[in-house]
Amino acid sequence: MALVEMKTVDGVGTITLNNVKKHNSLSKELIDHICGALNEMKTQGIRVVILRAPAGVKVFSAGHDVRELPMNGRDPLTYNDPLRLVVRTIELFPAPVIAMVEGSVWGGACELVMSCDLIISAEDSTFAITPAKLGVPYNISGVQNFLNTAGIPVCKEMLFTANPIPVKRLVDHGLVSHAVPKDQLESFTLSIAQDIAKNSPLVISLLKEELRILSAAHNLSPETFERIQAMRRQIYDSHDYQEGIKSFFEKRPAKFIGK
Ligand code: YXS
Repeated sequence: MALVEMKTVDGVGTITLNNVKKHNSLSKELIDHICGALNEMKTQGIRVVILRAPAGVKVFSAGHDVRELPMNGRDPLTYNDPLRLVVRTIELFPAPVIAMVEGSVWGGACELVMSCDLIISAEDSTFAITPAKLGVPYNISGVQNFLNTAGIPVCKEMLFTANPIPVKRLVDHGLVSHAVPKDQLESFTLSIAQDIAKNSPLVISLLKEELRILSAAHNLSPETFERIQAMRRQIYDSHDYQEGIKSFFEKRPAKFIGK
């Protein structure tokens, strides 16, 4: 069963995440379908992509599929993890990708949405970045993405509290481009997409790549990178990582002990 729906009209492509019974949790299978749809649209020369969930959803995406997080002392977010792959695919897609958000956005789905070039949201949506709630040692390029999009103060609040943040606050901080009434979300997003589709695809593709390179991480020495990786390994080898994942499935708050 296709976990995403694809539609293309006049150079505007739409990819709808359609695994609503699983709250569009970002399983490998769903991410494979998203990347497949993006690659197909790249072949078709689509000039702008809208990434959305079905109208009326309560949850845009529940984030990384927790069932696919390793429990055996392996890095939960390696370079080839599906979430990392879809983030890079969106960042390297040669045309703008607009996240049209309805409902709540959780965990790695916040990074998925923030890897898009614009975020246009229903005005009652919330965004919760949850590694600290689940005990997951988020990876450094993911944190860089959060930092690039949210800026330090909002980034720290979202990462440290793991609370759902109302989208209006994120508009105030420039993280989300627009928050509009739900009944205007589709027409508003399409209007912006059509404005983009009218412009030079070659120039937009160049501008997107220039901005990606300029906003990428500053030089990290190999030693610094390895020190961060060693800190992350201590966490995904820790009691608290196991406890965070177990508490999710047992539907109870985690009892972290700091080791
Ligand atoms: O109990 P069953 O089998 O029916 O399954 C439940 C949930 O376990 C399941 N489900 C998920 N399964 C895998 N991965 C998920 N991310 C996930 N989220 C939900 O879906 C079934 C229905 O969930 P339920 O009963 O909770 O639905 P609800 O309508 O009461 O609440 C919807 C949510 C989204 C508010 C709730 O499901 C929720 O809080 N989900 C977890 C959101 C979250 O913390 N996501 C972060 C995942 S980890 C991640 O993204 C990164 C690794 S990190 O954490 O580092 O950012």
